[in-house]
Amino acid sequence: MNRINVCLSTDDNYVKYASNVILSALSNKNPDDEYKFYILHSSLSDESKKILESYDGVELCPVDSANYAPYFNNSACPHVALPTLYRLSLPSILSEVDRVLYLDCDLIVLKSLAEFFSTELLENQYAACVPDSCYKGHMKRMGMEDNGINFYFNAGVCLFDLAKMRRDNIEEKLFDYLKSNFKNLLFSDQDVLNNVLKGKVKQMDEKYNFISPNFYFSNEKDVVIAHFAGIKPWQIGFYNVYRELFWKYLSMTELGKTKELQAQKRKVLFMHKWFCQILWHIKMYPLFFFRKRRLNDFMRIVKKSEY
Ligand SMILES: [Mn+2]
Repeated sequence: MNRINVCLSTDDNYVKYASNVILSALSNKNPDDEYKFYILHSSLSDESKKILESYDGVELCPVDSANYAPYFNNSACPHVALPTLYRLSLPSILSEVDRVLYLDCDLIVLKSLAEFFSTELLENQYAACVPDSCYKGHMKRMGMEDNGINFYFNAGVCLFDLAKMRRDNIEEKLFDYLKSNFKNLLFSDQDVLNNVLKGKVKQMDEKYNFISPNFYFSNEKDVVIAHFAGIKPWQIGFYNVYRELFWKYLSMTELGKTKELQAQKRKVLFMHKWFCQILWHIKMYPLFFFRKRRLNDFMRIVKKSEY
């Protein structure tokens, strides 16, 4: 058996998307993968707890949100919610766990995570992550030296070596940095992790945290995790090759079957279909500043009527 520890943090609003991550991972696991899902939460309703606990391998981990609230600042990123900060305390919350893969709730898992989970880290590395989109700009902003070792990572997918982090008191360092800088952080805990773990993170292939932009229509890449870091698949205006898969898994979850979400699904997919048709018929697509490659992918799919 391949034990794979995954951690998510959620509130009541995101339980449906957390369920989606869990069900997409379980649907695409290898036969000998055994998932364990640790769910960090502070005040989930009994109904949410029941839903999450109905999935294989789920363990709920209560967290006291009062410890984080004073340092939460999402002015730059209004869609970021307080539970994102819980991941800074993973070494102490999951005190019995030596290694965990932290996942955001705005993503789907398309393949087994076994290979990623067993990634070997160097002695001085605490985590394995994928560079964020536009990471050079972030490095400049954070004053990170571009020495071939440093890179600004997206913290939506992080493999953490918790045993090593406990050994070296990394959690304390993360909190010290958060407390003295939270007012000026553009990307809250992602900036904290990037600063404190600078130079001590293994760089992974983008397939493990593939952040596809809106208007992304290619399906040629070998993607393990598709992460929707900008516009979300449940929002109108999301035009992306992963939309069908996202709704496929979401419709398998308890909350995804509700009338409300099914109506939202129809609305989003309907808008998508009409957007593609209108663009094609009135040939307005150059107005949308597609990159040439992306435009070609898009036209190929429109022509094949795959939308
Ligand atoms: Mn995310």
